Amino acid sequence: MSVEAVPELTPQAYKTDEHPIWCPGCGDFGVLSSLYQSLAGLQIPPKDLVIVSGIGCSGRTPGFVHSYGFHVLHGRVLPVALGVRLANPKLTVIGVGGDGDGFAIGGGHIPHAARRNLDMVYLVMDNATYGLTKGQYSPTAPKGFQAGSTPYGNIEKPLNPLAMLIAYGATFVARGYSGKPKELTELIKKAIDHKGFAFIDVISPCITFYNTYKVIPPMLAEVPASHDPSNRAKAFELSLLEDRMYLGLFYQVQEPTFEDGVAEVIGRAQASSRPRLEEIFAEFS
Ligand SMILES: Cc1ncc(C[n+]2csc(CCOP(=O)(O)OP(=O)(O)O)c2C)c(N)n1
Ligand code: SF4
Repeated sequence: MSVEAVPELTPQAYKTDEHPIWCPGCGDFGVLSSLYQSLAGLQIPPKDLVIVSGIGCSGRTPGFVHSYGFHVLHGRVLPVALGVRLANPKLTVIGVGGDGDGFAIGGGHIPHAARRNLDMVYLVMDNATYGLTKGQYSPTAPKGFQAGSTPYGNIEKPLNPLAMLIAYGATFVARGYSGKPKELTELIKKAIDHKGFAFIDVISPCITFYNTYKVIPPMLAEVPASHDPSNRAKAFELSLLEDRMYLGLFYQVQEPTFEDGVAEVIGRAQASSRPRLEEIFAEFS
């Protein structure tokens, strides 16, 4: 019997007819390109893929990826992704959004998705500003950041996404850069392969409202080869270093997922309620 050959999925196969309307030079183009490469690298069938996005320039991503897509309310990527995963745990779920969407309005969902170890990827396209609404300061904007909403400079200390996710119990924590697409592709592939909550803070400059293309490259360094990503204390320490902006995998461990826990509880509940159910059926038959 001949087995029908399945055509190989190229990065092109994941592109839609929608042309991204991001500003020329926006970092999000680099992230999207790495996403296409990663999906092709892992041969993920579009029918088994769901991209859930928040509101923002980055939130437009599902329109550009040939897959199922859910462009949700501002800040609600994680609860919707949880619903999708529980409804069909066979799907690959990738959440995408900006630092405003994820860490400001949506920040309350992060601890719970991380500690539950929901099996999904969460990519934050971090430009330290609200791109879509014209450059207000975001939770990752540095002190002194000047923009329309902070004309005399931001007085707040920026949030540290990597330290936060490690502290909350995410089982995969990494940082990538839109300007290093090969490295970012490898990180996204690892995140998709990871069984559990995989978070990547992707530095993705907003060329229009906060152009960091000159300041970021000199700050970049690879996570040292000697770093042991299973060592949580060391990963936390590395995430707190401010001498460099480290890129790569900070932390990765294997732990049971939320979906495994839910399936187990359903099994136990069904087993324990079965005798009572049979009594009820007998009573009414
Ligand atoms: C409930 C609600 N509040 C506020 C807004 C306005 N709003 C739209 S996008 C956005 C922030 C976008 O910034 P970010 O999430 O960092 O994404 P980026 O545009 O930089 O990719 C805000 C405040 C909204 N759409 N809905
Ligand atoms: S406003 Fe900024 S984040 Fe939005 S598309 Fe333009 S460069 Fe990208």
